[in-house]
Amino acid sequence: AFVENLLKHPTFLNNEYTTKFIDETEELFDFKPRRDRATKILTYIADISVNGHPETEGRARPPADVRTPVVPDLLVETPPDGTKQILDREGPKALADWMTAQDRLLLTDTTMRDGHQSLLATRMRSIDMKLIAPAYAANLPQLFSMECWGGATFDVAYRFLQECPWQRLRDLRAAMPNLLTQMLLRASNGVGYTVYPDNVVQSFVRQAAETGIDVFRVFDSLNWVENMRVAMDAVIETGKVCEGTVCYTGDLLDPDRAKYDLKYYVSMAKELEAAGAHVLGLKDMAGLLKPAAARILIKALKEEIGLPIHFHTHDTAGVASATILAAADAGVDAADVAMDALSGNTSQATFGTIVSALKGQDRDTGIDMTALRRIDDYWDAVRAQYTAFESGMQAPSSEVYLHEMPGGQFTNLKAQARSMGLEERWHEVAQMYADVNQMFGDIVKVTPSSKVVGDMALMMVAQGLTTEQVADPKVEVSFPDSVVDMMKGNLGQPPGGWPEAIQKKALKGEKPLTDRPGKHLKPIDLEATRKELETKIGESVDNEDLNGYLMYPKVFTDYALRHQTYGPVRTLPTPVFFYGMEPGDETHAEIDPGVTLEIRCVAMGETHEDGDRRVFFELNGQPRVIRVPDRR
Ligand code: BTN
Ligand code: 3PY
Ligand code: ZN
Repeated sequence: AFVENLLKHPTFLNNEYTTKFIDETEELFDFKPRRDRATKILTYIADISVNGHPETEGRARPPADVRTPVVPDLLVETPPDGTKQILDREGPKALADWMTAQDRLLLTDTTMRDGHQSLLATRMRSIDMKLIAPAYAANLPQLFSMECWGGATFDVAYRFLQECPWQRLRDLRAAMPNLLTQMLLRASNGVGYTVYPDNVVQSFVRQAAETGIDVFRVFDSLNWVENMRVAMDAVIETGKVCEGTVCYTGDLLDPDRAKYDLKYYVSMAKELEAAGAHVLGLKDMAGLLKPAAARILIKALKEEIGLPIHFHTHDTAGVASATILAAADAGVDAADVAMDALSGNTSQATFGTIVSALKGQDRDTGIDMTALRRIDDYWDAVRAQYTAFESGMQAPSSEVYLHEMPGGQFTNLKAQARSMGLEERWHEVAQMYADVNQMFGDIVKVTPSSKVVGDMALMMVAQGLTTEQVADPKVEVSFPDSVVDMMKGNLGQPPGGWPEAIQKKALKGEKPLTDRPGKHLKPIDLEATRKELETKIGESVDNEDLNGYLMYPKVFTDYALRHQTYGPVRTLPTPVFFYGMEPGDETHAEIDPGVTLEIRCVAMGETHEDGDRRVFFELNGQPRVIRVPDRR
């Protein structure tokens, strides 16, 4: 085996060895067929350096003089107690009472979840969060919570970032021992786009609580409480905080949109309270709640409901700060904001702005602005590394009151329209999205129902179909699969049910469900599934991996197989991860606590006849050569 290793060693093959080579080259004595993690990471860097990263290919590059993000000094050595200690010592009910008793407006920082989901296509990597997390714990201990998990971040981590979302959560949990971690959970849709069997939802919630989530914001994409109970019960059982959530849509002040009136919201909130929610979430995913409406809605909810209220909105139209201030006036208990550098437009309201606006007032947040600015400075430098994922949205847009797209979907759908050659016709898409919403009976549009409306609108614009034609039984229409699925009742029931004519046409005679879709799904055999996955990837599978696979079988399997080739690439700095290295560049990767690889790129060889290219590195001072296929 030794000679075999020697003959295969790139340094030997390249005739670069000296007599010291055998003594210095440990891996010659490594007879395990598996390559070590350092070699895997070098293979990744070599591949990206030669071929580019598929996700940044053809997109704008960060400026050449991009700053390295600097983590501010910690103001204290040990983080002071925070909201996490209240939950751990006294439980979720006591935490809710504590929230209600506060004069100050409590704040959740969404930068690590909705902020980058809405502005950077969810592409922020764990390392950029993990590095700043201790500064939050030490310098901003007055925060209510850190929204850092769930929503689209789960599958994007596996799919595009080649990293494990559970590891992200574990690391953040450990780095912020005094702050509540918060996630967004799509009720029976888990962190996916479709309905899952009850036992899959339960297993996922249990694992999320165990790995580190404290506050679960649970919503349903059609505001159907019946569809939320399994997820809510699972959360309550873990002893964590269940934030039962009402999604806001339409316009409370518009008598023509009477379907979603004050009575509707209060009655749903009462259902959630009765279902055991500890906190009432009010989720304005598109940023449609206007300041005057917020006053009325919050006042009514505070009067009718005994729970603290946590308000989430988006700044798409530029009015989110005004709405939060109005909500604060009306007594809302907590609100979501994003760090300045990742706020505004389709993201949340600006953290420092809300803190400053309330300074010295009744609802003063108690947040230290100097500490906030230093952390924000870090995020400013981080954002610059993600130029490739900027949407190009230059200004707020009141068109959101027409189409009502959620913040996370807006820029996504625009990109989808562009890829279909419909960029010039964006305003038609926006109008069609509004028309499809009416055709579907005026529904709540939030993941996954928003995706269904988007699919239908794009299809209609692309094919030149009008809503009249779609409604006409004589016109043949090929509905997107997602539309057929929703009309079947697989996302649940909207208030008042689905419009019969369109449902009938989409289902072509098939009978729809009218009860809970999860009721019709057989429980998954978790241990059999674990075995099946172990066979697929040839490794043992822990509970986190199993739950990842249950949500996204193909996405998880592809991730796991890539991991076997590329190793823990999550430890690479973001510029190296997306752009690789050039000769002369140096970087490092901490693959285990205290175990750091120092990596220098020395040279890139020419492409050989066999199509391979050699990349020459120094790894902790030792020469290493990696051969990768040149696919360019
Ligand atoms: C993806 O976008 O497929 C996930 C990111 C990692 C993919 C790796 S990057 C190096 C290699 N080249 C590819 O085209 N895919 C893999
Ligand atoms: C998600 O489900 O990811 C959302 O952010 C919905 O607003
Ligand atoms: Zn949101």
